[in-house]
Order: sequence, then C-alpha cells, then structure tokens
Amino acid sequence: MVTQRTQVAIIGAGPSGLLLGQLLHRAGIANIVVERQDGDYVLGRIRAGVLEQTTCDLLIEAGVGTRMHADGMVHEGFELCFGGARHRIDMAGLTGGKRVTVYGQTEVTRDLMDARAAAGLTTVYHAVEVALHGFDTKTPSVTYLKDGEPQEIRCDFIAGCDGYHGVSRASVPPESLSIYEKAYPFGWLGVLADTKPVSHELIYSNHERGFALCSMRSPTRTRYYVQCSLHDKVEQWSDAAFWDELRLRLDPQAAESLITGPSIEKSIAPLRSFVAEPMRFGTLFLAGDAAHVVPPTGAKGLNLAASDIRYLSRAFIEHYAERSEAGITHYSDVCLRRIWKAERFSWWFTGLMHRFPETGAIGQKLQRAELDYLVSSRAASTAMAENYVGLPFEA
Ligand code: FAS
Ligand code: PHB
Repeated sequence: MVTQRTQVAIIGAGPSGLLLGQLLHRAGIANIVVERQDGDYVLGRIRAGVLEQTTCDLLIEAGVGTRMHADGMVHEGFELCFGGARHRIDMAGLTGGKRVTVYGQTEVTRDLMDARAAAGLTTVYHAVEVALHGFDTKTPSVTYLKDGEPQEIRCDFIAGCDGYHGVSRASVPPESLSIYEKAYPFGWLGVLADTKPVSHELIYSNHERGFALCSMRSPTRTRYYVQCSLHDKVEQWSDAAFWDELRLRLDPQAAESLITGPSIEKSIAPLRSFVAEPMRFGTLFLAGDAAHVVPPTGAKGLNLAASDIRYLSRAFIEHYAERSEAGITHYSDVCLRRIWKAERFSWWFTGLMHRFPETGAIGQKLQRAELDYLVSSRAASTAMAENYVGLPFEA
C-alpha cells in the first residue's frame, strides 16, 4: 500500500472539489483530489450555465477569473414567456444593480483544472473503490485503487465533493442522516448547438405543452431545454423534433427568429429537490451535490456548491491559520440556512413554470394568475429578482 499524507483529502474533481482545492492551495493548505472518472468525462457533462456574482467573486479569489471575465456574458435581466408574450424581469433595476454571468460549468471546471495543473497539484483520476475511514476520529484516511494498486491518503479532514451519487454521503451511517427529497414527474431534455441565441437574454417559458428554456454559452453557442416525460429516451428525440417542440412553446416572435442547427450534445436530466442534514460528520464535510440537489430551473445548483465551498474553505483556513474551530463548528448550520432558501426558490420557480398534468386545468389557471401578478407587481418581481441573482451571505 502506497501511503501519502496531506491536510485535506478531497473526493471528487467536479466544480466543488476543484474550487476547494484551489482556495486551500492559495492559503497554503495541502490537499489531494481523488476522482473516479477522468478529466474529459468531467468536462463532457453539460450542466450549469448561470453564475451568481458571489460565485464569480469566489472564482476570482481562487485565481481563475480571467477567462470568465473575457468570455462570460453579464446579464441584467431575463424574460418570462407565457400567454404568447414575453415579460422582462429587470434584475439589475430591481436589486440595486445586481447581475448574473452566463458562463458554462464546463468552462469553470476547465479553468479550475488548468489552474490546478499549473500549480503542480495532485488530482488522482481513475481512482476506483474509493473508501473513507476513521472520519469519526482525528486521523481519517481515504483508500482507493489506482491501476490496481492499493493507495492510502492520511489526512486531517475529508471533503466529500463527490456529487449526488458519490461515496462520501453513502459512507455516513444512515441513522446519522436526515434526508429530505422530492422527485418531479418530468425531466429536462437539453440540447447544445452552435447557433446564435434566439435572444440576448434567457427566456423561461410556461406553455400548456410544457416548460422551455432558451439559454446560451456564448454569442455563437446555445443551450435549450424542453420539459419532457421521465419515460422519454434521448434517442426518441431527433433534432428536428426538438426544434419543432421548442418553437411551439415560445412566443411567435421568438419562434420565428429561432435559429436551429445540429445538436452537439443532447441529454435528459431528471429533476429533484434533495437535502441531506447535517453536512458535517467529525472530520468529514459534505459540499455541493453530495449534500443537496435542486431542480435546475432557478440556476442554483452550481451556485449553491460554490456557496458551500466559500464557507468550507474559510473554515479550514481559520482552523490552520488562526487555530479557530468556529467555521468548522458552524459550517453545516450556516450552509443549510442558505441551501434551504435556494431549495425553496428552485421548488417555487419549478412549480410555476412546468406543466403538472395531475393539477388539471385549474393548475394552469393558477399558474397564469401568479405569472400575471408576478410581472405586474414590483414587489413580486423584486422578490423573484433578488432570489435569482443570489441572496446575500450571512456575515
Ligand atoms: P458534481 O456531481 O459536478 O461532481 C462530483 C464529482 O465527483 C464527479 O466528477 C464524479 O465523477 C466524482 N465522484 C462521484 N463519485 C465518486 C467516488 N466514489 N470517488 C471519486 N469521485 C467520485 N445546475 C445549474 O445551476 N444549472 C443547470 O442547468 C444544471 N444542470 C444539471 C444537469 C444534470 C444532469 C445534473 C446532474 C446537474 C445539473 N446542475 C445544474 C447541477 C450541477 O451543476 C451541480 O450543481 C454541480 O455539478 C455540483 O458540482 P459538484 O458538487 O462538484 O458535483
Ligand atoms: C443553462 O444555461 O444550462 C441554464 C441556465 C439557467 C437555468 C438552468 C440552466 O435556470
């Protein structure tokens, strides 16, 4: 068994794990990242597209803001489409100038990977049978196989950044966990295409045929979604069928001006609300999707992961630099207060915009009434805008 020693062992090389590794490195805290897949696999997963300002600030603090500044698109509003018309939510005007940046998770992950490699930091890819040991003691460790050879990392702390299906949360005794979960009765069929966006801002559409979202990755690359059945298989959806369905769910002007093209990625994602409490177990800390998942409607998934990492990196820095345990002690409670607010917003926005057959005709009427109220009330629009741009962090 080959044994390595570090201060923080990070499980998972997605945005949570890599961002934590980068922030800890810049604070002089040694860390090793252990990842089940390889870098290309992680980059190939097309996920989030919208960054809150606090997430952008954290990426800049981590030293990976250059490309985001150059290529990211700052958005001051988005549109809600219903009843054949679009209504703009003026985020900046309603929140005293707050905005979001459209910059894909793939690019965030690539920037973090490049920075880690440039710093000569260890990321173990293709680590199999990753197992966590002794996190209820002060001498935890992580073992795994690399090219069939048993490996061990002895550390002070383990950061479980290994996503919803990871081993970290699964390593916690079930009786120590409280799980809160809601599965939605539909999925999102997403298409990535090298086409000009239908609008310069995002369009969220509530239509009797189902939800649709027009997003983007750059002025020449688009990301579109339509609500689909959980029983749908991506192979059932030709590009033509996707573009036809998207057009049907947009207002006439957008449908007319939609530029279509061959999909370069097409996938179906299920939607769920999920929270595991607490997020700390001795020297094991869960962060990102390992601890919580939101339906992507509110663009909160990646931003919540960054929020956890902001708190966790500061907690480790306080521990090592200031010999203070305050951040570690309060990590779970502080994260969960912010997580639940984002879970609520994502659940509310999902309920407002999607087609729920079980609620019948009255369900659609109630959604339409709420949408009419939302776009005609400054108070309601402000509440939506301040949640979308990201609620302020607790002191
Ligand atoms: P991740 O799941 O990204 O990364 C976890 C990493 O851990 C992975 O690389 C995995 O391979 C690795 N891992 C897992 N098990 C392991 C083990 N046993 N050992 C070692 N490594 C292991 N959010 C949005 O804001 N907008 C969206 O549109 C959006 N779309 C999404 C679509 C899908 C299909 C999914 C699943 C999520 C989507 N999300 C979206 C949310 C997504 O962006 C997550 O919030 C984000 O990836 C969270 O990052 P991490 O916490 O790093 O988890
Ligand atoms: C995306 O661009 O992938 C995206 C944007 C906003 C959302 C969800 C996904 O709410």
